[in-house]
Amino acid sequence: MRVVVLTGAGISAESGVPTFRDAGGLWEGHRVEDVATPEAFERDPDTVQRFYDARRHAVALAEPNPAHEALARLERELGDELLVVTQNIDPLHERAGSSRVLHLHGELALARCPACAGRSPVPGDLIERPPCPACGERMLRPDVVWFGEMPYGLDEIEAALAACEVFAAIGTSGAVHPAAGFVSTARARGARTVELNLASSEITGLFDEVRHGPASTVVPAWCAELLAGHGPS
Ligand code: BJW
Repeated sequence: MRVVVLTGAGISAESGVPTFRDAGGLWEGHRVEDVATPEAFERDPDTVQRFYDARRHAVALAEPNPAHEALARLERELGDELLVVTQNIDPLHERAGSSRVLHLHGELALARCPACAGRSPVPGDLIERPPCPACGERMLRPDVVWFGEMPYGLDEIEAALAACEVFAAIGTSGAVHPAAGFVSTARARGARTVELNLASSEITGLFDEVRHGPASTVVPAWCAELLAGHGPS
């Protein structure tokens, strides 16, 4: 049974990582354009570096919750038939034990060098302007995908969406493309689609099935049902 799971900020909310657009979210009071565009970084790099350095420190203390853990168990059962595509830049899926995780919007733990395009582990706070380990330039930026930039792994994701029998979206508002369009791609290729979210999202109407509730409750229940229906092959 081939399964693609798309996760968003909602799956990490109960681990204490703020979402983007909910009340009390990361961007409440901030315009998205102030922090999440290449233009904002050019205009005021120090503010953006401080913002991501602070988030990196915060997620260092965060623990995976039962939703991340349930997906890691699902991978242990399904092996390479499960692909988790996450929009999150935190490492909570990996910390829970998942290994087949594609970070569509990059990772907080990595830095990218605009001079040589090299990607490397973040050596410390980027506000301190550490040198690129490959070329020595002191202009590393967080390896995250801002508005107007190309997300990672789209070819692999397209192939997985075309081949999957089940597509699930967990804790995402459906406000950002191309991720918001994945359900339509999967459904058009015959997958059964399910949304797991605390509340309705912008794309709820596109799914075959919708389950409302906190990820820490609805995700383990959904994974258990999926495996019970799967049976030995
Ligand atoms: C819970 C919960 C609990 C809470 N349990 N649930 C087509 C149409 C229109 C526009 C475009 C389009 N195609 C491209 C665009 C432009 C643009 C875009 O989408 N703009 C929109 C404003 C419309 N997209 C881009 O620019 C992208 N690049 C691109 O498209 O390249 C060209 C291309 C062309 C053609 C094909 C392919 C590519 C790049 C987008 C980059 C987004 N980057 C960010 C920042 C990353 C770094 C960082 O983290 O700081 O990614 S923006 C931000 O939003 C972040 C997130 O990953 C992303 C999605 O947010 P998410 O995860 O959904 O969080 P929230 O807060 O919105 O929602 C939380 C949800 O959880 C809610 O639903 C809650 O109910 C729920 N919840 N608690 C369960 N306990």
